Amino acid sequence: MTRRLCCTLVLLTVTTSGCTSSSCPPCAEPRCPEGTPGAAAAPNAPAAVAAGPPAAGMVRVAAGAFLRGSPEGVGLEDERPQRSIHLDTFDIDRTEVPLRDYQKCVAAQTCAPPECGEPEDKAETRPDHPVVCVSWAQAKAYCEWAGKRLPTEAEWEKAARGDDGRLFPWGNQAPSCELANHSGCGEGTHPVGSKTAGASPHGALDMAGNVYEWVADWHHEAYYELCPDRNPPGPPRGDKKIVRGGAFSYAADELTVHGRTFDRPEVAYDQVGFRCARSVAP
Ligand SMILES: [Ca+2]
Repeated sequence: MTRRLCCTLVLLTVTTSGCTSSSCPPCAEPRCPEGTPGAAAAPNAPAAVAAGPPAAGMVRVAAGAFLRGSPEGVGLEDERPQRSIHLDTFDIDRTEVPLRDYQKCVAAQTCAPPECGEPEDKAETRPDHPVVCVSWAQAKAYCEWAGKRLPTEAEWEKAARGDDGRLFPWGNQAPSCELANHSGCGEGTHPVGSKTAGASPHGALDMAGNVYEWVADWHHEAYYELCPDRNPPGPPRGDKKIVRGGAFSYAADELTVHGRTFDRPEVAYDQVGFRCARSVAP
């Protein structure tokens, strides 16, 4: 899966439906009313947990603003304009969900097994590697089973880059194999959380590389321009879900924390996993 592939799919949709992406549902209605509430509006959001220390394996991202998106001359059109976005406090998994944790949900008969053949979906041999070969619905089901939810796209980006608009979790330095798992760093996935030198300002790991990560939001090319700057919940409908952060077979320059990639929610790739989040009451 590549950003180019996704764009091709969008183009195909335009061709077969006879309208442009900006005039077709769900794009016909911006649906970004003033004062749109934040995390509480997310369709898969459980109740916020009471303030207290973050759960084991999660990091806390305190309420406040961060720079989302890309300035002119950087990135693609749907990443602009760069804006200051306020998010309420939330917790997010420090790492991608490892296969051993996902298999507990499978054993509980809540989650469907990942499906892409050995070795990617075999917990016996790769328990510490990120679960892959799961659709967006499988990712959502796991997070809910765990008492969490998928992060919104804005939450994912803030957890990945902090508040200063940096290009990568660790700063603006180009990725190396010490910082992130990308093409040329070995074959396939690495165990989750291996690249501690590449931690984000909030302590999240592998926000660049290893596997792409599903987030809650549908893609809308004008969402950054049209939508609220407080707790943006994502478009209410769409036909492609966002994945973030690049993966092990992608070039270093494709691991930026502002890049937006998207695909149909029913697909499951060996380069796409996820992590979960939860809201924290003020
Ligand atoms: Ca990742």
